[in-house]
Amino acid sequence: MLSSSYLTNEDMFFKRNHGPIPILPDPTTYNLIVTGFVPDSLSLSLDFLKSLPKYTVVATLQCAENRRREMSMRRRVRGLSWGPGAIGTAAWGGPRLSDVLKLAGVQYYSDITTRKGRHVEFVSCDSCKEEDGLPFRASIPMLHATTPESDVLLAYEMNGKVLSRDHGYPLRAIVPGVIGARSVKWIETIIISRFESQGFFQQKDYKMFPPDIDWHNVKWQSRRPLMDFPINSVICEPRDGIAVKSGDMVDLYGYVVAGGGRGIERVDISIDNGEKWMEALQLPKLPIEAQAGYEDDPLRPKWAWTLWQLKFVKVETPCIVVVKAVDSAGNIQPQDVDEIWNLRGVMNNCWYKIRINAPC
Ligand code: MTE
Ligand code: MO
Repeated sequence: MLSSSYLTNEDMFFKRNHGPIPILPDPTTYNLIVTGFVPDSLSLSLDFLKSLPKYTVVATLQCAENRRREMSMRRRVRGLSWGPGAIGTAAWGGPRLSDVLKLAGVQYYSDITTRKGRHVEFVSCDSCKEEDGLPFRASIPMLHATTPESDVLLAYEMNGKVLSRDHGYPLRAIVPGVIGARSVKWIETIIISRFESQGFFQQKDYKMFPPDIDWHNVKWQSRRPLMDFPINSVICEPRDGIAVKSGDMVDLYGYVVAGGGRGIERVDISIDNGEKWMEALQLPKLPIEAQAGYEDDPLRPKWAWTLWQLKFVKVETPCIVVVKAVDSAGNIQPQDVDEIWNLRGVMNNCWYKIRINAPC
């Protein structure tokens, strides 16, 4: 179902909450606070935020836990057992973070911010067990936050509708090309700080360790927080394990996504478990007006996934069908999950495989 629509419907869109969904602030009294190492602290009403120039950015949100289940099947990891559905694409609407920071007097090249304000932290109003009941928080580097081309939004809209409670009403960060954990929902405060967020999910989770590190020897400070997600591709259809008569044709569909605004160079398909390869067709994206962040090709917004297809493929069953992709920087997906196995089960982007059986 995910690959049947370029923009993901709200009822299909994954939800990832580290605590209960907070009681909504009253939209008439809600204020976004911008504080920390800023020349001018701000308190901004929702109406004021809506009066700022509005940008619409089509961006794919992907949890770093996407495809964790496959990693856990190789060697057990802790955490929710996500299949390949912890991902979705929406047209997000709202002011740019860089515009709001400018109002507070924060521009990357100014003295005050380069010396003291190196990180921009988003603080929510929910309550997470891992934070001892305190809110979810995350930060991004100042350069990322103040560069208009990075398209970081303070979104109040998702696919043309008011952001729903599940997805962060009244206001959430959208950090395109970066793991979902930095796109903080229900934002109440933005803090300009000398240090990156000291929150649990920045310091003790959403980090990637080598395969030999386990819970008894993990040193959380030794790794940086995950930011850009890696090149990843998935077969959505057919389903793993379907039965097809040998010599029959199948149609293959799926998604491919690159982090950090990189484009998709190629989507490779094999129907013999990686012996021979053919290229899948990348479908054009929706033309959407008012779209910030287009690449050269206006039909391919850089922050969003590409849907791919390969039709009328004759298969000799049983067989293993594989997808792997290459991004515009030449990054590829690792063949085997062992190469990237990590104790938190994050950033799984190994070759995606399905089995097509012969009818019994
Ligand atoms: N923001 C808050 N306040 N609390 C959370 O638990 N989860 C994060 C992020 N923002 C989270 C949050 C994670 S880990 C992900 S993957 C995305 O939200 C998921 O966004 P979604 O639920 O809108 O799909
Ligand atoms: Mo996540």
